[in-house]
Amino acid sequence: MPRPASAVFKNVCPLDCPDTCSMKVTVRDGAAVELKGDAEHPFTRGFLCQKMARYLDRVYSPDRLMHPMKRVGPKGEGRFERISWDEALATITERFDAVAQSADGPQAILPYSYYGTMGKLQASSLDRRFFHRLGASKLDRTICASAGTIGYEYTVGPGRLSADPLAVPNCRFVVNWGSNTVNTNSHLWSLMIEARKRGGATIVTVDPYLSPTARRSDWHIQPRPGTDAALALGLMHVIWRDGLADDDYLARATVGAELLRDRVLSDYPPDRTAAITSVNIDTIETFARRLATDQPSLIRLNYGMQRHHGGGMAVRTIACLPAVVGSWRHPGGGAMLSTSGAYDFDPRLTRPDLSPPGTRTVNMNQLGEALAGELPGPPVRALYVYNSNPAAVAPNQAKVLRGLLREDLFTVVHELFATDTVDYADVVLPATSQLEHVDLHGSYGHHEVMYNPAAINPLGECRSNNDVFRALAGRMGFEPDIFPDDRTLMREALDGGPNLRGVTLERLEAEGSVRLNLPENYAPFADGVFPTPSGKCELYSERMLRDGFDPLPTYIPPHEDPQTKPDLAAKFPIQLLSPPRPQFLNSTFANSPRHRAGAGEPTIEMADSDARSRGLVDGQWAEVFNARGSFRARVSLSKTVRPGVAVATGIYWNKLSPGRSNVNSTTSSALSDMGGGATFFDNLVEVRAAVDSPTEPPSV
Ligand SMILES: Nc1nc2c(c(=O)[nH]1)N[C@H]1C(S)=C(S)[C@@H](COP(=O)(O)OP(=O)(O)OC[C@H]3O[C@@H](n4cnc5c(=O)[nH]c(N)nc54)[C@H](O)[C@@H]3O)O[C@H]1N2
Ligand SMILES: Nc1nc2c(c(=O)[nH]1)N[C@H]1C(S)=C(S)[C@@H](COP(=O)(O)OP(=O)(O)OC[C@H]3O[C@@H](n4cnc5c(=O)[nH]c(N)nc54)[C@H](O)[C@@H]3O)O[C@H]1N2
Ligand code: SF4
Ligand SMILES: [Mo]
Repeated sequence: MPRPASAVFKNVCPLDCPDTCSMKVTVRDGAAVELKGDAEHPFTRGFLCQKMARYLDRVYSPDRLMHPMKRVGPKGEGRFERISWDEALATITERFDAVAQSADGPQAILPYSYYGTMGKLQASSLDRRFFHRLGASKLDRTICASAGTIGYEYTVGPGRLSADPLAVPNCRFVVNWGSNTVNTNSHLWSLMIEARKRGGATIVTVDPYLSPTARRSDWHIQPRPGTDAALALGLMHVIWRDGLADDDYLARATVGAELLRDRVLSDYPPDRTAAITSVNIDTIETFARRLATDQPSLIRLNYGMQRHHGGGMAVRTIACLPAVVGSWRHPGGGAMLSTSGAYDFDPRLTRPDLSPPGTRTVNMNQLGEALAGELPGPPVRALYVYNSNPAAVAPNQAKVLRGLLREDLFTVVHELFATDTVDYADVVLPATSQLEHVDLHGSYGHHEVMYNPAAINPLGECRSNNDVFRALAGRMGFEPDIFPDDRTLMREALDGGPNLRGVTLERLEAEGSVRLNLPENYAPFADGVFPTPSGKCELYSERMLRDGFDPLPTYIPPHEDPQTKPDLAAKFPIQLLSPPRPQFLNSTFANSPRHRAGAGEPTIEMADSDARSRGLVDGQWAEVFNARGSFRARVSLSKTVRPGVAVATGIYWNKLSPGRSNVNSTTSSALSDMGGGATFFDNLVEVRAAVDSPTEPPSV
C-alpha cells in the first residue's frame, strides 16, 4: 500500500522503563520528522523523559549498523567486513547445525537477551520459539528483577498485583523505597507530586544514596546498603508496640500475624534496628508512626534495593507492611513493585512446550561461568546475543570478556549500534529501531496495553528480531506454522486471560492504547483476598518453608557486608552502589553524543572523610578496585553518601571509558537469596589515586 505523504503515528517507547510511554511520531515522505509525548495517554500525559525526547537522533544516527558483517580481526577489536544477509544467515545456520549434530548437542548453543526492547514480539516470541525448537540451552533472565519478584510473590501471591499508579494522587504518605523514581519512573513521580499538591502528601525516600529522588523528597532516610529488611522489621516493632497495626485487616486478610508480631517485638527493637541499619531511633519511630497513620500510604518499591544477597527476603519483608498498616484498603495505597503481572497475555507466545524435557537452564548472571565451562552440562560453543549488551552490563566482567574472547566460541550479535559486545562477535546483524517494526506492549508501571506500528520502513538492511528468527527457522527447516507473521502472534497473545477481555488487535490499531479490563481506582487487595495458597497475605509462608527459607520475614545481610565480613572489609572497606546515570538507560545511550555530554565523565561519589583518609581530592581521577577488577572514575565529594558507602552511576561503555573498563569489572556474579538474582550493589571495593592519571582526562 502506498504511504500517505504525511501521517502521525502513535508509537510506544520500547525501553526497559516502567512508564511505557506513548509517543506521537510525524512521518513525512517516509521519514520521521517529529516525536513527542502523547498528551492523550493517561500515564504519559504529554511528556517524554530526557532520554527519549531526542529518539529521532538515535533512529537516524550515523553510527547505526546498516548491514550484516563478519569478523576480520581478533576478537574484541571490532574489525569487520560487510557481508550479505544470505551469507550471514547461512553461516549462522551451518554453525548451529554443526554444534547441534556434535556430541555436545544443541544445548551447547546459548541465547542471551534482555530488554533492549520491551515489546512482546521483539523481546519474547519467535526468539523463544526458535531456541526451544532448536533444543538450545534456556536462559534464566535474572539480571534485573528476579529476587524481588519472587519475594513479593511469596507474600501477596502470583501476578504480583500492585496499587494502581493512576490512584497515587489519593495518597497522603508516599515512600520511594530504593526507587530513584524521579529518573527511573518519572511519570509516577509527577503523580506523587500531584498527591503532595492535592492532599499535602509527604514524600519519603529510603536510599543509602542522596539520589535525585531523595533530594526532591520531603524526607530522606539513609540506611546502610542491604539492610532494608531490618528497617522494615524495626518499623513493624514500633507499629505493633504502639497499637498502630490494623487489627481488623490483619485478622481477615493475613496468615501469621501473631508469629510475625512476636518476632519483631522480641528481635527488632529500635536500638537493634538502628545498629544494623545506621538509621537513628527517632527516625525509625516517626517513620513507623506516619506510615501507619497517614493513610492512604504507599510504598513504591523498585528493583534497585533488591540487588543484594538478601534482596528477595527484603522485598518479601517490606511487602508485609501494607497488610500490617491496612493501606491496601485504599485506592493508591499499599505497595507497588511492578504492574506487569496484571497482563495475562497468552503464554503460547513463547511455546515453552517446544523445548525438549530436561533442557538445562543457564542463569544469565553467570554468563562468565557459563562461557568458562564451569556450569553443569555441555560447554557453550555458540552464543546468540540480542536486546542486550552483556560485555558492559553483566557482572564479573573480566570473566565475561575472557569467555567472549574464546577463539572456539561462535558469537552472533544482533544490534543497532557497535556496542562493547559487538566487538566480540563473529557475525553482526543490524537491528531495526522501534519506529521500523510492529510490536505489542504491556507495561510494568501502568495498566495499558499498547500497539506500536511500523511508522517508517527499515533503514539500510536492518531487520527486526522476529524477521531474523523467521528467516533462520526457514533455513533450519523448522515447521512454518510455529513461526507465523506478527499479526497472528499478536492475536494469539491477546487471546489471554480475563484482564484482556475486550482488548482486541483492531481496537489497539485504532486507539493505540487500551486499559486492561480493570476498574478505575483499582485497589487489588481492598477486599482482603490474595491469590496465595491460603487466599491471604502470607506474613507466614508455608511455601517458603518448603523452599528452604525462613517462613517469616527476616534480615539477611549482604554477601559483602562490613558488619558480617570484617576480613573482606579490611581489604575493601567501601560498599559500592552502581545505579544508572539519569541520562542513560542501562548502557543504552552511553554512545550518544548528546547523552554523553549531559552525563559527563564517570564519577565515584564518596564521603569527604573517606576521600581525605585516602589522600583524594574532589575531581581527581581514581582507581576503584577489588579482587575482581578495576575501573577509573573522577572523585566527586558531593555529600551524597555516608562514610563507608560510594556511588558510581553507569552504565558507561568500556571502550568509551578511561582505562576501557566500567563499574561491572568490580561487581560480583554471586546470586541473591532467592530467584537467582543479580547482586550488583553488594560489592565491596577500595579506592586509590589513579597512578597514571592523565592531567587532561580522556574525553568520554
Ligand atoms: N534513567 C533511567 N531510568 C531507568 C533505567 C536506567 O538505566 N536509567 N533502568 C530501568 C530499569 S532496567 C530498571 S530495573 C529500573 C530500576 O529502577 P530503580 O530501582 O529506581 O533503579 P536504581 O536507580 O537502580 O535503584 C534505585 C535506588 O536504589 C538505591 N539502593 C541501592 N542499594 C540500596 C539498598 O540497599 N537499599 C535501598 N533502600 N536503596 C538502595 C540506589 O542508590 C538507587 O538510588 O529503572 C528503569 N528506568
Ligand atoms: N553495575 C550495574 N549493572 C547493571 C545494572 C545496574 O544498575 N548496575 N542494571 C542491571 C539491569 S536492571 C538491567 S535490566 C540490565 C540491562 O541490561 P541490557 O538489557 O543489556 O540493557 P542495555 O544496556 O540497555 O542494552 C540493550 C541493548 O539492546 C539493543 N536493542 C534495542 N532494541 C533492540 C532490538 O529491537 N533488537 C536487538 N537485537 N537489539 C536491540 C540496544 O541497542 C542495546 O544495546 O543491566 C544490569 N546491569
Ligand atoms: S519515561 Fe521511560 S517509557 Fe517514557 S520515554 Fe522515558 S524511557 Fe521511555
Ligand atoms: Mo532492570
